[in-house]
Amino acid sequence: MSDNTIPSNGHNKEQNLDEFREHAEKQQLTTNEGVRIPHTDDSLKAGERGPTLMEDFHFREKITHFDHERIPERVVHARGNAAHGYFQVYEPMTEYSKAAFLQDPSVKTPVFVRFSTVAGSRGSADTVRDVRGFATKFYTTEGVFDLVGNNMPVFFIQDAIKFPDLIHAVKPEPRDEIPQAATAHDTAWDFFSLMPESMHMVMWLLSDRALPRSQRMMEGFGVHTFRLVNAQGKSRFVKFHWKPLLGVHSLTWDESQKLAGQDPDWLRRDLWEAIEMGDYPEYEFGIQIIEEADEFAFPFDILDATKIWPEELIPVRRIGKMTLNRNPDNYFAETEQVAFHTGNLVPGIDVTDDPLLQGRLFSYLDTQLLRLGGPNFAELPINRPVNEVHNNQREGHMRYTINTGRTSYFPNSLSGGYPQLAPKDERSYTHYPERVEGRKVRGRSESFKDYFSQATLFLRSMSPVEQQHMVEAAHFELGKVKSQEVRERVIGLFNQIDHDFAVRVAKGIGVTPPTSATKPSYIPPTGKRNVDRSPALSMENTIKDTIKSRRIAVLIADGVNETEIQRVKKGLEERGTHIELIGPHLGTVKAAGGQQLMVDKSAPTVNSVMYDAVLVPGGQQGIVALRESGSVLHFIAEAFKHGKAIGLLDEAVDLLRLTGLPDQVTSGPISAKGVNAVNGIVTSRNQGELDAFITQFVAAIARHRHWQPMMREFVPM
Ligand code: HDE
Repeated sequence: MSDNTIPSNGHNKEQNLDEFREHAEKQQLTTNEGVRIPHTDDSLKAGERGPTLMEDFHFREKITHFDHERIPERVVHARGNAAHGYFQVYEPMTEYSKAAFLQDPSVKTPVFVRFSTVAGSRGSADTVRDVRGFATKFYTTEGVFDLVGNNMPVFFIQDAIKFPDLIHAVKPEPRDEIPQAATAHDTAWDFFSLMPESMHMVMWLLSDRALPRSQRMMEGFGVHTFRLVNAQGKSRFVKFHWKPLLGVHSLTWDESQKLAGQDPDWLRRDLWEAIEMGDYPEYEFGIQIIEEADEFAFPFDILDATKIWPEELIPVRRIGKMTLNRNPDNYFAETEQVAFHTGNLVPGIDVTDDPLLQGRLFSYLDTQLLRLGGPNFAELPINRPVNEVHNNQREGHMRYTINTGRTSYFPNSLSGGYPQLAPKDERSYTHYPERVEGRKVRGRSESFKDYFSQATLFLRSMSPVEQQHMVEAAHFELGKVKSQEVRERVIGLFNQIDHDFAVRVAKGIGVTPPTSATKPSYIPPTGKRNVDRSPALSMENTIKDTIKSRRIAVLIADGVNETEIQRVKKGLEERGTHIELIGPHLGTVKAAGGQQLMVDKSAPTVNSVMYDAVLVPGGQQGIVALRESGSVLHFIAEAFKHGKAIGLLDEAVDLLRLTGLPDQVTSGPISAKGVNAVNGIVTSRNQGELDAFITQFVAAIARHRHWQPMMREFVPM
């Protein structure tokens, strides 16, 4: 039993799953009916060269099962991967919520988290520019709570009825099913250009947040405003956050495109391997609270899912931590069959009237019925709550439970009235008695009409480098849009966000830059609590003091200096990084001192984009070999291009001359005598200073990126 279990009525999640787990090792082959099968390589035939016989029940069962192996992939979020773990609250949240899993810091509530992209189909690449799903299932003692969130805190649309339009526009175009997993095409931008409410989310989509370095390094958001309700029935508005303890980091666009080809499984592999290596991803659970009395104290409508609550106005209080510590045993049974639903709520958590959330409350149950083939999906091991389930629901496709007794209705007297109604106490779910009134209207509140001010807030909160990446992203996305009219309309909207941004984007996409800023038609009320910058939005301000779980490539060849490798390896591994020795081929490399070093990966199977930093140790003969290798020089140059830390020791420093990097970058390190660290390139020609080198190299890796203007001159990002 793993430690992420909680006792509950004699059940726990592990036991639940164990009942369903097959341990086939050392077992004999049988049919699904349990008949032992001694031969499965040939079908039953009338004569060795004759036709296959209908009576071959083993053949027919095996093929029939195979023919039915697929279930409909999710309409959105089809591409996903998941992990098990547990959640623990830091201190009782009794004041805010009666939710059982938020009361006792000693209780570990099991969770299952599924990360996903949105637009691509199941086989698409992981690193595409897209929003990421961040869906968490909490198996609490009082039922399942699903927080079905994303890695961006806002959404494209304000009302769920527009969701099919949004997704049809973003998905591959219906005539030719092109392009896969990309918004860089006409229909997506046609829709955005006609839906100004999408602009805030479009800013997030153009930003580096759409290219996470790792699922372990991205934030999660519940997006909507929910309610926390305490035992006294007091309700407060809440937004939910996940804050990764490794900080928030991204890939560059160039890296993500290359990874999509070289390792389309990059993000799922990263999560899987991290968990296997014991680098358990951790995320703090944060809440932002607005008192009911302050519902209208802000210039944004708290029911509008295209708005954030700036953290500088309403701080995020970190109330607990989630740790992911176990990979699934079976992709299909767990990751594919997990069924999330925004309506999976527990006592103490409730919804608001956000029209996007209201629509989702219908959609998720409906989609599971189609995807999982009927109403019994909650009985699947991955979806089952850890507490007991009793009701009068019966039958349907694939009913697992064998209900006993005569009655399946309420009220009944024949079964003594069981299952009885739960008492109306705090442990039972009662909906928050919100007061509701109004005329029926197919319309939207005036307070939802501010489409631009938070798009502007986001853009202006970015660092210059992040803004430049957004301009380049827009050049790519809109550069793929054939319709001039659509491109012009987008610039018209961008000009209402920020004039300078609109001009910079227009210049790259064949649209005449606007000559002056356009004022948005709706200006939100002034005089309310607001900010014009939110530093929390910029990844430049994220945690940059850890190199834990980063991957460092060490390029080696015969004749490498083994002592240097061992000392640097030790120094880096002590700080939690993973070193991979990359040799010209698999097997061993012979070090200068004669030792055989086992190579982890061969050069043809890897690329600079797969690592966070690169190190080349010295050793005269080794460097002579590496110097001849175009791919080694490219490895170093590309690491520089992506702003990564590069460590070069002794003779390896001279490799810089051959990389094609500009002199202004290489001359300093080449001529330096002691330890030198500029632009992320850390060098040392003096073995006596290896400790100082390690300290500098670690600091350079921890910065994650070393952006500099000459990178752009060297080659566009
Ligand atoms: Fe979803 N969404 N969504 N969504 N969504 C689905 O449910 C839907 C929205 C999100 O890993 C579907 O089981 C509507 C916002 C995640 O299994 C479907 C609307 C947010 C996942 C659906 C939204 C999300 C889904 C497809 C507009 C962030 C993957 C398969 C109101 C807060 C969950 C499925 C997983 C999946 C509907 C908008 C997050 C069709 C109608 C906003 C993370 O039911």
